[in-house]
Amino acid sequence: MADRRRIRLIHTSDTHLGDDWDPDSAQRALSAVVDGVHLFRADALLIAGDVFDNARISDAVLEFFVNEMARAEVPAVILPGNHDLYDAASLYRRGPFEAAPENLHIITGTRGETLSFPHLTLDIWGRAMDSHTPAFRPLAGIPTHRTPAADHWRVAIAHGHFHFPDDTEERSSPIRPHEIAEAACDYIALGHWERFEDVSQDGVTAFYSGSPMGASSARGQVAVNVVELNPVSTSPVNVAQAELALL
Ligand SMILES: [Mn+2]
Repeated sequence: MADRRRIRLIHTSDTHLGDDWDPDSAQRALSAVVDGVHLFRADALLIAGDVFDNARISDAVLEFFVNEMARAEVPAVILPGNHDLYDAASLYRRGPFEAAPENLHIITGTRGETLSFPHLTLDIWGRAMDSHTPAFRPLAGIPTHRTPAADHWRVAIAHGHFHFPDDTEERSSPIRPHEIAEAACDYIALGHWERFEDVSQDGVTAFYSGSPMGASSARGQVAVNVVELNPVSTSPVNVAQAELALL
């Protein structure tokens, strides 16, 4: 723990670039998030799924996204969600991603994979969604408490529906309270819900960021989660919402 660096993450999700309803606002919201990476001097950006609205979107939208990620400069970790699945026809396999900047990392392991960022003392686990069904469990295969203690921060990124204990409805891509409680994780960055929500369990910190515009309290603004990881603090994991201007 003592060797871990003090780092700051920006977490967002559900940016739905290329949506038919208001594509211009979705792009401006993503740009505001990237501005926030610089404003808060963040060390990494996490986007927890549904980055894109559908697989029919034009290459121009993909190119816009790739350019915005280059502008972020810090590592940007992207998880496919149910609107932008990582399947055989995935938009993440298209041309604009072949020339992607070095700081852009797409989670493509459909059984789970860990990306390691030694300079940040940070490991990020995620499971790319290939089908949005009740059988797809976004946290299946995540390292659990049985894994030896790590000298890196352990962060997970997941896209799915959290089931509060009284929620008995069967949903696609379910996330159960015990799966969060058993994860060997300092922070779980969740996506799929439009709103901000704290779903931490048994000392494992887990939050939905909400979409940039959906999580904001005001028109003309976007909201992101700012996650502070500080090894020498009495509360090493601190999560706060920050509002940013939508220009
Ligand atoms: Mn979703």
